[in-house]
Amino acid sequence: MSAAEKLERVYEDLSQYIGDVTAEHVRQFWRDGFVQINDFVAPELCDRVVDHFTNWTGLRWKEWPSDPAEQEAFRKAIDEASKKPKWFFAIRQEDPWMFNYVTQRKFGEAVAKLLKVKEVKILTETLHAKMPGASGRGRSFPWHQDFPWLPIDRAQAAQTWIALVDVTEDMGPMQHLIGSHRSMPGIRDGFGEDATKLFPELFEEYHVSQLHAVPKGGVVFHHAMTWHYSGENVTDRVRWAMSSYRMSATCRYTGAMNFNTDGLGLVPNELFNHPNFPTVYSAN
Ligand SMILES: O=C(O)CCC(=O)C(=O)O
Repeated sequence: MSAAEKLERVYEDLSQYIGDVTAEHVRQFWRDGFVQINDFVAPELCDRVVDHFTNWTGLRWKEWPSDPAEQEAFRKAIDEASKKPKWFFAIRQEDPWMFNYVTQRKFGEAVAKLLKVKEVKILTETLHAKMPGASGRGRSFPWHQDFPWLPIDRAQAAQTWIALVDVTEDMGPMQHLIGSHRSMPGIRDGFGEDATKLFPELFEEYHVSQLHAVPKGGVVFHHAMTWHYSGENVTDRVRWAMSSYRMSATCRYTGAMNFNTDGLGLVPNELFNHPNFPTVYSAN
C-alpha cells in the first residue's frame, strides 16, 4: 500500500478541532526558534489523545493515585510500558486513530507555514507523560537539540509539542535557548552529557526563555535545531503531553537509529517512501 493509499484509508478530517498559524507566529518562530500558541487543539480532542495513550501504554491512571497499592501498580505499569520495544514512541504504527490524528492536514499546514516549505511529511510522535516526582519515575531532559536524534539529512523539521492537560510551571515544562536554531548541531540527550559544560559559548550567546507554562490544548512549536531543556514535574499530577515531528517532504533518510523509523526498510539517501510517512500537507 502506498503512503497516499494508507492515509486515504483511515482519514477523518479533524480540522474543526485544530487551530492555525498566523504570519506573526511565523515571525516569532524564526526570531526565537520556537513559538507558543494557546488554544490550538480543542480540549475534547486532547482528552481523546490521552485515552488512546492510556490504552496503548497500559497506564490506566490519568492521575497519580492516593492509594499505596494503586501507586505501586502505577509504578509497575510505567516500568512495563518502558520495556516495550519502542517505549513511548511511534504509537501511530499500532493505533489507526493516532495515525489519523498525527496526519491531520491542519498540523501539516501549520508546520509548512512555519518552515516556509511547500510539502510536509509526518516523521515521529512521542508520548511525554511526565510522572510526578512522588512516583519515583519522574525525569528531566538536559539541554539538547532534536536534530541529532532525527534520521534526516537537513534540519527542515519542527516539533509540535501539545499540552494534553494544563501544564503549569512546576510540572517540568520546556525552556529554550532563544534564537539557538541558528547554532550548529550539538548533542542528543540521554547520555549524561552537559551542554552547559561542552558548549559554554552557547549559553553566553543565547538567553534562556521563560518556562513554557502551557494550558491544555496549547502548542509549542520549535525548530529541530533549537536547544531546549525541561526539569522535573514536582507536583503530584501527571503531565500528559505529546510531541510529534513534521519535516519538509524533501528530507532524505540518513539511516540513523530512531524508534520511529528503524526496521521499516527505508533506504538511506532516498526520500521517505513508506506508508508510515505520508505527505500530510501540500501547497501545490
Ligand atoms: O516534554 C518535555 O518535557 C521535553 C521534551 C523534549 O525535550 C523533546 O521532545 O525533545
